[in-house]
Amino acid sequence: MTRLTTEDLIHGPNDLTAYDKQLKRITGLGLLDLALKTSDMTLDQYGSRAESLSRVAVIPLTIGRGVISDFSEKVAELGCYLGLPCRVTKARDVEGWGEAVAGGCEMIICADDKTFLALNLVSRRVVENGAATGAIYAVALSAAAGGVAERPVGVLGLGPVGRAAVNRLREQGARIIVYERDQEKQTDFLSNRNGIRGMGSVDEVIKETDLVLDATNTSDLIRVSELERRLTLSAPGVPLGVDDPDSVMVQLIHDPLQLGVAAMMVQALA
Ligand code: 2YG
Repeated sequence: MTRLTTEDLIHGPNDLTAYDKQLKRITGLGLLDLALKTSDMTLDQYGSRAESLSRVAVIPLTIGRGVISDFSEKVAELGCYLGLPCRVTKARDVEGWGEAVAGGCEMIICADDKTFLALNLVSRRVVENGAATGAIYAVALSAAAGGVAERPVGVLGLGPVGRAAVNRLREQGARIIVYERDQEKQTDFLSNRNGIRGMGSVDEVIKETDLVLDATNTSDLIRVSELERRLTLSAPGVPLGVDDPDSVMVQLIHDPLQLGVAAMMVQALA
């Protein structure tokens, strides 16, 4: 499980309006559109649900390796950008929960070192970051590609994010090729999933398709200089797996937190 650093957050999108435009340029959809598409929710449905919220609390948790500075702030900033009344509690941990619930919040977002959740206290819906992240990055890849039905799509990494991405891409009719560094894990994964092909290396995946979702936490996975065709890369994995993200040979969808959190918040409202 990747643990974000403050560095990752600082290097991520700091101007959400600009990031929204960049997503629209690549996928034809903005941040909220992608999150709505992932939850199959209309803007009107979202609007009325968002209106019913009086407060969304992000609670810093000191458990384990402790608070990541700017993590809760970035989550709250994203919530506000999506039009939700989102703020970081003054107190942390249990005291922060008391502040949030006493303050009448209907949704709480918090993360320890293992689990990152959005909890809707009214509907009791609980959304996990990995599942939401894999789904929205699959939707973004499909949007950028103009649809993936009957097309080969590569998924790198079979952790919670990669598996959620595989599920969503399968629903969209993609012909999926996977590569997982732990080949035993890959074999297990494929044992009851017919129709999905497993590869022995990243290069073999890229030979088969220029639509790739990188859900690994490996940094030097894809060398742009070796690409023969332009790659559409949807990359929830942190650190980023491509060595030259600004190259014209890569159409890149990537951030350390934002798309996954947008998907969590919308899904928690569904
Ligand atoms: O409240 C805090 O500041 C800390 N307890 C947050 C700890 C988060 C640890 N988890 C991660 O860094 C990642 N698994 C979060 C997911 C990254 C986006 N896919």
